[in-house]
Amino acid sequence: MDRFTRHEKGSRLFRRDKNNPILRPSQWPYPVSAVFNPAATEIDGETLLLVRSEDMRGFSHLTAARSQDGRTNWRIDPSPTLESDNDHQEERWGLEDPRIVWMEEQGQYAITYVSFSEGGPVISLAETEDFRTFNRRGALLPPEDKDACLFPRRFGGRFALIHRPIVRGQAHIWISFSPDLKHWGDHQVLIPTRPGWWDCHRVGLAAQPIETSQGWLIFYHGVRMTASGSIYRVGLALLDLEEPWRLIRRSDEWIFGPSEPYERIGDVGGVTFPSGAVVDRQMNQLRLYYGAADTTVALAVADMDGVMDYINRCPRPDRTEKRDPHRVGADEDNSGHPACPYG
Ligand code: BMA
Repeated sequence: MDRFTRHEKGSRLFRRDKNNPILRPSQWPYPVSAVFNPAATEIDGETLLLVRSEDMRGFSHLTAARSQDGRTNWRIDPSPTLESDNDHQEERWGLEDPRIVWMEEQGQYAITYVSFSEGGPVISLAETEDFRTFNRRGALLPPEDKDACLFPRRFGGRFALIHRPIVRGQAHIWISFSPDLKHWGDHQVLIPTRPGWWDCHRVGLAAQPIETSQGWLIFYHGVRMTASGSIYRVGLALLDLEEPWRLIRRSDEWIFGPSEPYERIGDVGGVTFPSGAVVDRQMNQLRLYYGAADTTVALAVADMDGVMDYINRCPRPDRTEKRDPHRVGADEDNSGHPACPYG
């Protein structure tokens, strides 16, 4: 398949829901200015979104919304579901952009979210069985860090975390390991930015890693800064099933990006920011939930077979594999390209 045919296929993988945006601030049972960047999971046979809600002080908290079909008739918690806790200084300026994964061993959900501390954004972990009571485990790594999610199981006895620290101004996706979800090490770059490309300035994990027989399916956001602001688009990658620190495939093209008015116009226009997905095994479909223009929640649906066929036709990123992941310098990242010429 040539690259134009592949691009054509990639850009048609997802269909937007006809009711988009599926959640808006006006639907909230209490005053909020924006609802966006939701985590997604299934519980009690329903879809649950944990939505970032921004209040009129500019601080965010998380609100659960439940629906039987994952598309309509959302029941929204009457008050914030998880908000800043005075005993956790790192949460001082709010909670943002959660991801959820069901932890097989613990028999509970792990929520990784951004706590906005005075020292910058950090990743915090909370556990829950029901999204009504939560056990906070605090911040995992130093600032500046965002866009994190655990894998649902251990690899060689260790938990693995995908996250996006900013190191010397560079915003690559990293993976780190821990025996106990507290002490983290063996940090390495997993998916670097690509200077010159659509994802040259920042990349970050989108939805939680999705397990397939062929590997972990990873959606990520890629950012290019332009004269009129940043464009947040979505790319695809595949990680090895048993060794998820190995990147097997990566899309050259973005497969989803802002085009509709509700994605182009809002608090931050030009942003499509997926942060949760649900796989409907019966329908063999994937529902991707995303923040649109930092203002509303929207939904796009793809056939799993189409997504897997597409990612398997994407290049193997051997350029990145050959290089030392720790050799990430100020003027060159480990993609082998010089620094991004834009912005
Ligand atoms: C990122 C995050 C997201 C936000 C995006 C676009 O840095 O803070 O929460 O949606 O910028 O503004």
